[in-house]
Amino acid sequence: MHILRRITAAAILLVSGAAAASAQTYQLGQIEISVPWTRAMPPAADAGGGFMTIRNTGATDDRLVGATSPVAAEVQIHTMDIADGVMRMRQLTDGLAIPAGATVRLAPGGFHVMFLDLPTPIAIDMPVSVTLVFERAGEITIDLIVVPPGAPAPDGAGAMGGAMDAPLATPAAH
Ligand SMILES: [Cu+2]
Repeated sequence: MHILRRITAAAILLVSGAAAASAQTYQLGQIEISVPWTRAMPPAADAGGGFMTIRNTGATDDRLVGATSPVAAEVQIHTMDIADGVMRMRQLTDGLAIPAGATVRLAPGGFHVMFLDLPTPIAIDMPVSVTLVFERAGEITIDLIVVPPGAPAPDGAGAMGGAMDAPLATPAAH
């Protein structure tokens, strides 16, 4: 009897733990995506960035090669770099490498998924999902946390350190 009761308690813990984690962490084969988020946009905006941490727990390199979303006519994979002293966004037409064992952070000022041609700006209570396409792992649809305009990353997103947030002025689209 005691053992049964203990097993039941353990099962309940497992289930509630999984529910709490599921909102922020997604698993697709050897790819783990945590704390995907975006910011609510000003009324006239028609572009914005999506951020997350992607971890490759496997022994094989993978690559984020595409993305789509019901909220945007087009979703691209972007990086930011400095050209002639000006920080600008650039599309990664070959996708974003997620090497074996690596953790790649998509964050303001760096890599991001770019939502373009939004018919409706992202609002705070709007459901925002994005389908990510990986070269090896395949496709997964995830839900993004929406924070207010200009708000910092949600809890957990900055686990890798927020160094990239600091020097970024504020690109109009982000
Ligand atoms: Cu961009």
